[in-house]
Amino acid sequence: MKIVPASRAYSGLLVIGDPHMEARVPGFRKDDYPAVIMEKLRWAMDYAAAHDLLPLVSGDLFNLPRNNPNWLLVDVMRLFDREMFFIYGNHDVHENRLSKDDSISVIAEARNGRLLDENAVCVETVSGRQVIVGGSSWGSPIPEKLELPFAQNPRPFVVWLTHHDIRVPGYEEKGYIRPAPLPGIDMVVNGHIHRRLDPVQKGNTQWITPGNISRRSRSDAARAHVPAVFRIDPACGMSFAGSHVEVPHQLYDCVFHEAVIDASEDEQASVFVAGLAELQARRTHTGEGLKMFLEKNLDRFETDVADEIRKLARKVTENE
Ligand SMILES: [Mn+2]
Repeated sequence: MKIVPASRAYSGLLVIGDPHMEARVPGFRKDDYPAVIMEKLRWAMDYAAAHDLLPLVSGDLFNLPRNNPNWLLVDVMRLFDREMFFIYGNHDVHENRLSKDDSISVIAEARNGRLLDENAVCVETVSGRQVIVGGSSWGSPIPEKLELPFAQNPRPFVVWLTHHDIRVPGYEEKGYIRPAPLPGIDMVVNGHIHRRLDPVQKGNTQWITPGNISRRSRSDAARAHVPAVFRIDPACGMSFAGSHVEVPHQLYDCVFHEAVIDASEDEQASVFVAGLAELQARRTHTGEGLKMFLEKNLDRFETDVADEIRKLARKVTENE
């Protein structure tokens, strides 16, 4: 790992979680998502500038790895007109690693933002203590420990960005990486999980799950989630502390279509009718209504028939 110095000193860091920039309106959102999410990213970059924080993105900058319209790339590049660093998430890459055909490669090649995979960055802060920021993108292993190639007193504070299925309380169903003490790493800030969950302390390593800056799916978790960025500032003594900063956002009910509920007594007929009602009520860009309808109704077909229908639906709804 190479440690490169930041171009200047900063007061602290700002982690921007999973922006999922996209030209389409996802799921059951009913607002102008492409404009709204661009505004959120702009707000975050402006907040970082106003508070002298180095901006960082913890993966899933884009929702689709490829086939993004050029205006979306141009607008993101305009926002990244200053020093910032990122890792890539599962949504940023078509295969499980970065390739030239992924939109995020355009951002990295143009030096609008720099990828943290091969490089970590060393930041001088106003507290007099250095911060080193490294990261592991989607699919890259998280280091078990970190030894700095130089001795420094006081030792720099080390932040590690990840985009992984980390098993923190509230994410047991998919999380398989158990938080552990990582000697040499003080704070892990994980993207990928879209809701804010409680920090976990293991040895000297704090594992943080800040959640993302927007709500993408119509769910109870999204209803409870307050879109926020995560700032890391010098704290008492020579330490650092993190805090969540709310990103301006609309009420949940203004952002999502209401679910269509059917009160029919025949359960089999009921899911069919509810799904149909959902389909008829609105046409979503990503075919969310169709997907939900199929999920509710496909189990009545033979597996191979259901699979064929699923395949066909994917062809129709995916822009890939
Ligand atoms: Mn994500």
